[in-house]
Amino acid sequence: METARVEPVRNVAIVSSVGAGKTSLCEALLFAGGVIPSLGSVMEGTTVSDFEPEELRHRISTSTSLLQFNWNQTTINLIDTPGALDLLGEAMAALRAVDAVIMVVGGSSGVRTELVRLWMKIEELGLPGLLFVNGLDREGTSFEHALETCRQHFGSVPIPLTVPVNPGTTIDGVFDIQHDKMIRSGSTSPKVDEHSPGDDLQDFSRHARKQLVEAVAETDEPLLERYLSQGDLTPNELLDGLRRGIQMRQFLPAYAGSAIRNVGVWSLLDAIVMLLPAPQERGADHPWHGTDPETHETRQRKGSADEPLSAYVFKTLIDPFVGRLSYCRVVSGTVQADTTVWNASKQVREKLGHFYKVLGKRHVPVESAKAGDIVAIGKLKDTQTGDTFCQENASICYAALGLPKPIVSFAIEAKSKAEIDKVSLGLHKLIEEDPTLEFTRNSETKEMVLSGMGQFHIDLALEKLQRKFGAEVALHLPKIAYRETIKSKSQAQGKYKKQTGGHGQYGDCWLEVAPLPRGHGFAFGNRIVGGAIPRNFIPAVEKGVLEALHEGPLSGYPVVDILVTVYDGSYHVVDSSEMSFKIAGAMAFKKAMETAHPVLLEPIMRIDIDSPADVVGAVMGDVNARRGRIVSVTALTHLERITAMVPLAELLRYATALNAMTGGRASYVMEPDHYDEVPRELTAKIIERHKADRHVTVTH
Ligand SMILES: Nc1nc2c(ncn2[C@@H]2O[C@H](COP(=O)(O)OP(=O)(O)OP(=O)(O)O)[C@@H](O)[C@H]2O)c(=O)[nH]1
Ligand SMILES: [Mg+2]
Repeated sequence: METARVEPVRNVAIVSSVGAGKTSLCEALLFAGGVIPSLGSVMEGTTVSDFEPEELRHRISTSTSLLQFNWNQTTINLIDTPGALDLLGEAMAALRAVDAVIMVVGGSSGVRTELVRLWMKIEELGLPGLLFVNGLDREGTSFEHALETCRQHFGSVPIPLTVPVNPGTTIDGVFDIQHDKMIRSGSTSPKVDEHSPGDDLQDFSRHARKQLVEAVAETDEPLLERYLSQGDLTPNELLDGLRRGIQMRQFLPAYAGSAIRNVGVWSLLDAIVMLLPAPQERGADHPWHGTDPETHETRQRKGSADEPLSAYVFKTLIDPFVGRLSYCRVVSGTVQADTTVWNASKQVREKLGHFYKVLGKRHVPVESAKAGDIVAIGKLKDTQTGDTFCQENASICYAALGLPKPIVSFAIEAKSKAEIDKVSLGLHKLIEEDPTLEFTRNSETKEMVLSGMGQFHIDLALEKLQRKFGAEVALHLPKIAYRETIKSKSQAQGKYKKQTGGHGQYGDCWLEVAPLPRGHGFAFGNRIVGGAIPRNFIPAVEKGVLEALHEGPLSGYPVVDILVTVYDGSYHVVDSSEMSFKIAGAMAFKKAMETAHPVLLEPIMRIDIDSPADVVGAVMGDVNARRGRIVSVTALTHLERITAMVPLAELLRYATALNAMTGGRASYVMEPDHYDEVPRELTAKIIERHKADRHVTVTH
């Protein structure tokens, strides 16, 4: 019978849009594989994979879970990922740890946005994959329609390997085209009942198998010749053809089923072992490329245990019981627990703690790990998510995980002064777990700013902050770091004189203020001739100006892009001092500013929006309405990229707006680009608002 070149490890990530059934499918795979005695449910919070309190509360996965088990002499390392748009960073990081993916597609919804985004990453990494069309126990679902959406979105041909029997509420099995068998199963038992198709299915089965064999034969010249001469392929030839076609990404095998009814799951489990590549097989076609951190030369590993050690961390977890755990994919070589390795990313030695195999929240100690394994390592001190560790004399550094950058920001305020440290410490720990979060202190607005992928992401982070670190915060829209500048030249005198009794104060200077080009900051000039102000007091004048610069005349924002020149003044031999010239400098500056046509400047962001072609018009119209300026529109493989300059003030809630406008199909990244003048009609409002200095509380 069939003899697959079965290797002992399969590393597979399960990915999809939110709610397509990844966690339920993982549960069913564990059940079908005999790992758990009964099928848990997401609704009841009883799955192996979703166990964090936030996951149970929201009934969605919020972080990746590792599920390691043995089936048919193979170690299967399944990674269940979150599908929520805001949490795709987790899924993307997981993709770096695996050799293949299972994409779960809802029988009724088909392929949706989040999966399209992940597909781009899957293509970039060249990962082979399978499809599982789930939820076929629901009325009105269609296996064919779901596959059609895959064809549209992936540009790759899905080939059914199983089809549902009695889809809808009566579904009780699948027909396995590859093995020409009916496979019935249910949620009460992991056992399957296999039998040959009855008479009524004979025609269908012959036709389906012919289609499968032809599709596979067409991917390989010698196989096609054999097919044409024999009129069929042997089971082994078909198996080999399927394996190679999947690995070369020539087609996408599709499986049908229902996770919560444990239908079609056995076939998928079998496919993981029989069809998906082992780490070494994948490495032979797709070696892991890295660089030597010292010479920057490229290095590669084929993924064999005989090569020097190299591994990278794709996830960090701060576990309340085990402490800090780093989830690693060992790429090459072997490694023992409690030994010292070289962290090539940080250029430090790192002492490894205990090693664990992971099944959801269960950790089982193991002694060592080898190429192709995924292992959780305790107590790493300096190693962070994305780092590579390796053998010290065979250094290699793999590319960073390439996670999306945060796009929304909120100001956070600790409930009390005493809590500020707790908040800051807790957030730094959360960021170690989730590098798509960012925590900064804005030196201009003095706010603590938490940035992430969307409102839900931020809310989740705050829930975790409270649960894990007992810190509570309030959330506001962040203040914008406006600045002030001037539009024309102006001159003024500053005279500070206090000469009533005793040692007096006397400082007198004339300053000229003049605009500088955008981005030039501040410059100070000295045009004093003939010692009107002694040279040693000039720095004091500048100091006074510098201090006054912090608060502009319009609304107290810092003043930039200005040249201040001292050109005249007077002094008193006894009463003049540094202090008096500093005060005079500040006075003259403030006075000169009043008549120099001060204006507000606002931060302008450069934003790249990747949008499906059918909504590009709407997205561009909206950018214009946000006072944006379109810089370019470029065609990408599946999308169009709109590059624009948009004021930050117009982008505070952009993530939500863009999702609503495009049905979540567009994404964006942005970064500060420059400062530009605020239109006159908006200036008064901003000044008013700043005066009131009220926080606008975010409504959810
Ligand atoms: N009828 C039916 N419901 C299903 C099936 N699979 C999952 N569900 C339900 O769909 C909902 C979402 O399932 P999950 O397994 O949590 O989906 P997920 O893909 O893990 O979702 P995220 O982790 O949030 O991305 C839950 O209420 C499940 O009970 C299925 O095959 N049939
Ligand atoms: Mg889930």
